[in-house]
Amino acid sequence: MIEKHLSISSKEARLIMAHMYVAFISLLVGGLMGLLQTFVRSGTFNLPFGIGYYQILTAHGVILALVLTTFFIIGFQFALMSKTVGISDKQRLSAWIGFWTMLIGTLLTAGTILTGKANVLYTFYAPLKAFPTFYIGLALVVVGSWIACFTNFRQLAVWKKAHKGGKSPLLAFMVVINMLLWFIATLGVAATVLIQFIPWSLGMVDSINVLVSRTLFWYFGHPLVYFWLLPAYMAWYAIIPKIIGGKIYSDALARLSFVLFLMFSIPVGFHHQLTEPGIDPLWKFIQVVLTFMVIIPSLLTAFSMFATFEMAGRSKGFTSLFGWIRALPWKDVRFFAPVVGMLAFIPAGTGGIINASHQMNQVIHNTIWVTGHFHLTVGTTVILTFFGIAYWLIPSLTGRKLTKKINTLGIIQTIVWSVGMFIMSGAMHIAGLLGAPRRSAYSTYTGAEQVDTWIGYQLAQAIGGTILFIGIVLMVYIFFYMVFGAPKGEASFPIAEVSEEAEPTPQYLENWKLWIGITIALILFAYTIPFIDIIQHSPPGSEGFEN
Ligand code: HAS
Ligand code: CU
Repeated sequence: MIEKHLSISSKEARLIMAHMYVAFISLLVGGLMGLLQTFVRSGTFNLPFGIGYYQILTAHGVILALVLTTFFIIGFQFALMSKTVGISDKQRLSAWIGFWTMLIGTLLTAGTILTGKANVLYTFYAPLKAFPTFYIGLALVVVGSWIACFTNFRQLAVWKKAHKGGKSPLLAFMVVINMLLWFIATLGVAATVLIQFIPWSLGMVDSINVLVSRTLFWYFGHPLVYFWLLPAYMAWYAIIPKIIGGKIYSDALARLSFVLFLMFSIPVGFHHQLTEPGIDPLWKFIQVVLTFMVIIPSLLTAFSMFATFEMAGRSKGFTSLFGWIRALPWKDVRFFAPVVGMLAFIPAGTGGIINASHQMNQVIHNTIWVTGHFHLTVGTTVILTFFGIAYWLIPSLTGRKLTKKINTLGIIQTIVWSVGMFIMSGAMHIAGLLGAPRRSAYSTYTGAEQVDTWIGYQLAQAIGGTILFIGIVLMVYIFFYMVFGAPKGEASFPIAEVSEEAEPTPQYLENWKLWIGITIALILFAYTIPFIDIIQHSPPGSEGFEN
C-alpha cells in the first residue's frame, strides 16, 4: 500500500521552525562552551572574568545534550506527523503551549547556570546542589515535552479513527514509539526532581538520598540516549531510501526494531552505575544482560541499511559484489552527512558494547573514554543525521531551494566535523585508557607521573575541538542561509516507499497494549527488588554542597 502524504501549511511550518531556531542557536552557544573546555584542559588557557570550568561544562552539557536535542527532535517529529497524519488547529495550539513551556524552562535553567549558581553538570548528581530555579526550569522542559507527547498521541489516534483498521503510517508509528519511550523514561527524572531535588534545594528538607536520586536519574538517562537516536533512525529507515532512489527494505523490520527499543531501552540504567556501591551485583548483571538485548535493534538497523543500499545499487545495474557502493549519491549532502554518521556508529556502538561489559566498565568508567564515546554517538552519528535532515527540512519549510553552493558547503561541513571529531574523540578514547578522568578541569595532580602520559592527548582534544567549532560556525551559517538567504523555490520532503519484495507487515506489530504491557513488566522486573533494597539499605542522606 502506498501511503499518501499531506502538505505542510505555513502555520505548521512556523511551529516547526520555532523549534529549529532554538536548536541551532543552542548549537552555537553550547559549541562555544565546548571549545573553551578543551582549551582549559590543554593546560595552556585560563578562563577570563572569573568564569568557572564547571560552569561552562554544565552549560555545554545542558544546552547541547538536553536543549538542542529536545527542540530539534520535537520539531522534526511534528514535521513527520504533519506530513503523514496531519495536525488540527487544536493540536497545533497545544504544540505551541508545549513549545513555550519548554522555552521558559530552558531560559530559567540556562540563566541559573550562566549566573554561576548551578555548577552541577548535565547529570546534576547529588550531593552537588544547584539553585532551585535550575531544577524548576528542567521540570518545565519535561512538562512541555509531555504536552508534545500527548499531542503526537492524539494526532495518531485521530488518524486511526478516520482510517478504521488501517495500518498507521510508518513515520507516525515511529514518532509515537519514541514519545512513549520518552514519556515513560521522564517519569523517573520528574520523580527525582520534584520529590527530591526541588524540596532539598529550597531548604524544605535537610538532606537528599544520593543513591535513590542517581538511580532515578539513570532510569531516565539511558533511554534518553535512544530518544536522541530514534529520530536519526527514522531518517535512516524512511527518508534516506528515497534520497538514494531506493525503497525501504522492510516496513515490518523497521517497526520491530522500534518496538524492541521501547521494550529494552529503559530497564538498563544500572549499566551507568556498575561501579556504584549499594546495588546488588546480581541486579547489575541482569541489567547488563538486558543492555545486550537493546543492541539487537541497532544490529537489525545496520542490516536493514546495508540491504537498502545494496538493493538500490543493484536496481541501477551495479552487479559486482560491492559495486552498489558506487551507486550511492555521495555528492548529495542529504545522503552524505547521515551516511558518515552511520559509519561513525560502527566504532561508536562497539565502544558502547565495551562500556556495557561489566568487567571492562571498571577500566573506562569515569575516564574521558566515556566522553569520547558519547561524542561519537550523539555528537557524530545523531547530530550529522540531524544536519542531514536540516538540508531538506529547512528549505521545504521556508519555501526555498537547497542550492549547489550550500550542498557543497554542507559536504565540506561534514568533512570538517568528521576530521575534528576523529581527532578529539580518538584522543579522548586513548587518554581514557591511560586513566585520564572525565568531568574534571585541568590538573597536574601535584606532578603525578601518570599525568604526563595524558597531556599530548589533551592538546589533541583542543585541536580537534577547534576544528569542530569551525564546523559549528559553518553549520549555523548554512542554517541561517537556508532560512533567509537561499533563492525561493521548492524543496522536496523525501519519504520513501516500501519495497514491493518486502513481506506484508503483520497486524500484531501495532498491538500497543501488548508492547506497553511488556515494557512495564520489564521495568518492574528490573527495578522493583533492587529499588526496595536501595531504599532500605542506603546510607544516611547528604546535606549536599554548592560549588
Ligand atoms: Fe552509550 C555512556 C553503553 C549507544 C550516549 N552513552 C553513555 C553516555 C552517553 C551515551 C551520553 O554500558 C554518558 C552518560 C554520562 O554522562 O555518564 N551505549 C552503550 C551501548 C550502546 C550505546 C551498549 N550511547 C549510545 C548511543 C548514545 C549513547 C546511541 C547517544 C545517542 N553508554 C553505554 C554504557 C555507558 C554509556 C555502558 C556508561 C559508561 C560509564 O561507565 O559511565 C548501544 O546502543 C550501541 C549499539 C550500536 C551498534 C552499532 C550498529 C551500527 C550501525 C551503523 C551501520 C552502518 C552502516 C553504514 C549501515 C551495535 C547501525 C554503511 C555504509 C555504507 C557506505 C555501506
Ligand atoms: Cu546507557
